[in-house]
Amino acid sequence: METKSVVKVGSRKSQLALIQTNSIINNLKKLNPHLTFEIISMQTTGDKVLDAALSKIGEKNLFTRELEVALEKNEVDFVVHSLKDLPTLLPEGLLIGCVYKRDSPFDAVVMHPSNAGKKLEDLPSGSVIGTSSLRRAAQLARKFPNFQFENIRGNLNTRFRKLDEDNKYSAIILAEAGLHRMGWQDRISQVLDKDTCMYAVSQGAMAVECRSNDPFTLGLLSQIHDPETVIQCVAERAFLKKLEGGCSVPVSAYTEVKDGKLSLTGGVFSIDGTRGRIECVCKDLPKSFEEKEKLNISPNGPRQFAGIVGNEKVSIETLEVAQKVGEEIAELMLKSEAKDILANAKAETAAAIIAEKQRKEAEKKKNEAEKIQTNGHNAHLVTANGH
Ligand code: DPM
Repeated sequence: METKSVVKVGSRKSQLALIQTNSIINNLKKLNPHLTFEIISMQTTGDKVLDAALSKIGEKNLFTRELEVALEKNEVDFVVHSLKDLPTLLPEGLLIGCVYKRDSPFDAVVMHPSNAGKKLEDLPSGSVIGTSSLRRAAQLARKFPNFQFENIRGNLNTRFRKLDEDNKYSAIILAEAGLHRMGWQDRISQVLDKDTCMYAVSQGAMAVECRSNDPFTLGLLSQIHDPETVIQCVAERAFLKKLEGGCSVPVSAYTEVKDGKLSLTGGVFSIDGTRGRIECVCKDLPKSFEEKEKLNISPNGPRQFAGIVGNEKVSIETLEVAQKVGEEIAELMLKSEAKDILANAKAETAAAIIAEKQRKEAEKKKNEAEKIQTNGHNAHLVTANGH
């Protein structure tokens, strides 16, 4: 097996991405003081497209593609992600080599400074809540039908600026984990419990993606694989995978590992929140879920569960149960009215993607026309066509 002294790590350029990358590197450094880690940062499509909701952009691997290309080209050895941004199907040859111990998976409310100290229930009817997550808007609309939900995009720094300066939003909803990592926990007014807003699949967990044929990196990452988080995230991702969810439909989860059992609650909602279906499945986990399992690397790499490897810390048998729990919830959903809710949500999102593309094209044409006009050429033609 090849060994290295310098490990190259890919990261998005946003502050949150770099904080996450550095936190994984610091953990690995403690365990492997002889290694040097070098960060190679880059922008992804998700960082560049800032004016549309994620669900309206219509691609699954917005935040990951450019980094995955760098992995495939051997330009980097691993990439740190928020697991919730990683599609359930990874490119051939790549996998999730570890999932780090999960932080809070819940969503949190950040109030406009004029509402400091308030809770959502204290806000007047008609208040504008900023979120571009269909899942958050759908679930909150059930509990707060008199609020208006509006898109807010950009990295976390941009969103805070928009909240504080635009005076448009009464509050915004963000993942508690991201707020803590950025050091902004003081701005959290309220953490939403599972009865108000179940979280996104894998929210709050960081994952590290690497090449399946790189045993050196896989071995390194296995040191920080967290068994309980892995069990939860395999179940949640298996659920999403079977539903063919992604961020185009409001799908949510709530998972518990307790007394040797794994229980997963899955939720599927219509975009306006008026319809929803919640299912729960609970199964016993094998006796000792940390029993030793050899890193059994075949030519295709180790066995994966919704893209995540099993390793010596969490047995294949355990991950099989976790995967089954997720798949069974999806099967229950697909036998219920959730199937129709999902199909409608997908169609609505697809229509929104087309509308978004048309809006962009129209905007582009308008800009071009204005350019021509200011240049003084064909002014009459532009006026006749465009205005
Ligand atoms: C995905 C969603 C969002 C991010 C959709 C969802 C939030 C939507 C948005 C798939 N990725 O949750 O329903 O407002 O654009 C993202 C954040 C984190 C990872 C920020 C956040 C931080 C923490 C983590 C964006 N991805 O959700 O506030 O989960 O580890």
